[in-house]
Amino acid sequence: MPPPLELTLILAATRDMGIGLNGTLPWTGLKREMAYFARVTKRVPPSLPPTTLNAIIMGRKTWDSIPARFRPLKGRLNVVISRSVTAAPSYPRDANAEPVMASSLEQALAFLREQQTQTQPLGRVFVIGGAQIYGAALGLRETRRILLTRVVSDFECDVRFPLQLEEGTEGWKRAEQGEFEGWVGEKVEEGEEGEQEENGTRYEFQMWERVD
Ligand code: FOL
Repeated sequence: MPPPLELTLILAATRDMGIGLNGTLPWTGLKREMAYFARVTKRVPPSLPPTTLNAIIMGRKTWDSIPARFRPLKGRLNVVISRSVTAAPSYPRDANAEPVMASSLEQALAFLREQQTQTQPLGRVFVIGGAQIYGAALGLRETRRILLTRVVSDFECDVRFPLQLEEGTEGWKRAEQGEFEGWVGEKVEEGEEGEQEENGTRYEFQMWERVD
């Protein structure tokens, strides 16, 4: 039996969980932060076959927000959720050329579970937004962890992540550094040096885990 599918949410958010403004990210120029997102969502655990692809699930508005030249996000199986989709999801001929379309998060997960048993090995599954899809994912037992980039600087936002993650948030605990680094597969700065800064914006990488 294949292992049950696990979901990891990944996002960057301000202290009050702001994630978006006017259909895009609230900030510009967090290049190293975006590079972290790309590395982590692409990286496959070393125990899996090297041909394994991770999947990223996103809502239609998040898909629209990604610059056309970067879509689909390469080296990952892109799954886009839109209520207007009528056909059943199918594996694209070229995952770097087209996304899988699904009509709901449930349908996307059912498709990915089936995929597990087929030709293309599937690695990790990330939910990359936006707020509606994060909200649906937070309601699922499959959602085990959240990779949060806590942006310390303030930005105007009109969309928020639907859970205020902080010490004491029910059902969630912040992972220790060693556990975080072990899971993401790279060194992550902590303590005073843990706060990164890119053109005046400060942020910190965190991992949160569901407490059962
Ligand atoms: N999570 C984190 N940590 N930071 C984010 O900026 C972020 N953004 C989204 C979801 N989770 C996130 C959704 N928005 C791209 C653009 C917007 C976007 C997600 C991804 C994008 O163009 N990504 C390319 C960029 C590579 C680069 O510039 O280095 C990619 O290949 O992933």
